Amino acid sequence: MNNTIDKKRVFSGIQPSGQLTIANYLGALKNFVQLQKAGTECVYCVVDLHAITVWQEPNELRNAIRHAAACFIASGINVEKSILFNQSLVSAHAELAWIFNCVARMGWLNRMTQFKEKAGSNRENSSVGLFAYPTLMASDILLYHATHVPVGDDQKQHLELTRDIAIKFNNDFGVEFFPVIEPIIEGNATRIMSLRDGTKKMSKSDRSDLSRINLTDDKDLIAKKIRKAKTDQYPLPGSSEELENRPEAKNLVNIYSALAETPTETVLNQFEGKMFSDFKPRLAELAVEKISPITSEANKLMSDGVELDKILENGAERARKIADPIIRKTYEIVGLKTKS
Ligand code: AQP
Repeated sequence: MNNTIDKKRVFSGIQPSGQLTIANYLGALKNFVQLQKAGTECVYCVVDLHAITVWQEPNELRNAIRHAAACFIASGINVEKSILFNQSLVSAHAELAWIFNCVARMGWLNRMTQFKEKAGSNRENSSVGLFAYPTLMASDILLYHATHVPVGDDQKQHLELTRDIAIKFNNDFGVEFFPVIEPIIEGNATRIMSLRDGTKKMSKSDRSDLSRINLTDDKDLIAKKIRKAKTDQYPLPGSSEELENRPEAKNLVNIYSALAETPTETVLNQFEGKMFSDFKPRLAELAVEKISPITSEANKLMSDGVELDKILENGAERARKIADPIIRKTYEIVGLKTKS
């Protein structure tokens, strides 16, 4: 992680589209905390408008928004230092997204692989929102004139689109208004894979609960999921090149290395020649040690929903202070009337 980013503004979000997973923790939350520690100005968002691009049961969504916020805080986000809020509390996200829908081109969105993966063969029946997801994401980021965006590898293409939208907006209107953002996609946890299929990304919406470790799983469940994780019959090798054609083995070693905060090679030096029957219990132990304190802190925070709502509302108030002048100026640039 590059800890030298000063006087920059970071924005990132997580969808409350289910229970957050160890992949959201290692690929996103852990890095969010490091950026906060480095003293960077950070705006973190529970992106609930994104979550409804696929069906969410309203009561479950309300709960998931709070739980996502609880996971941010339990992972180490300090709500005094960083801004934490949920997207639907700041209406300018949707307003700017509409303007960006009119800037972005159909051809650009047609190339988005996440839409293709999520819509699958059901494309005709997908929501328009799922197709336009990347323009809302561009609006989330550019509404704060964020300069840096920490994400997992799966979001790389959306960030390139955000850059394209900023450049086209600036060119179309002859301004230097929106920054061209820099993605932060670093470390060995940028793509954590499913525990059931090492070629598929770990996802909170995967049908199989055994495919992921949720930030709500207790110690026994974490250990069980790791025990049942798909592997192969070979011992662990001594170098990462030898893991290249062993996706499940590579994934478990990566998870270990990210949790232990040690390079993959060090993990392999330690476990070279060991079978998964030896490695998995060690991984389970480490996962429990790192994840359980977050889970129990998040559970504690969830017992006071009113307090969590208050934290999100306070965050939204601070977010609006940054966003309001930017959306007003955007309207003015486009030639629209703004509220005085
Ligand atoms: N498998 C992953 N490995 C590393 N990072 C990941 N992230 C997600 N999955 C992985 C990172 O977590 C942040 C929040 O992601 P999101 O909730 O906005 O949406 P997503 O990427 O679509 O995550 P999921 O878990 O797969 O959600 P669903 O199932 O609802 O689509 C992002 O920074 C993401 O890169």
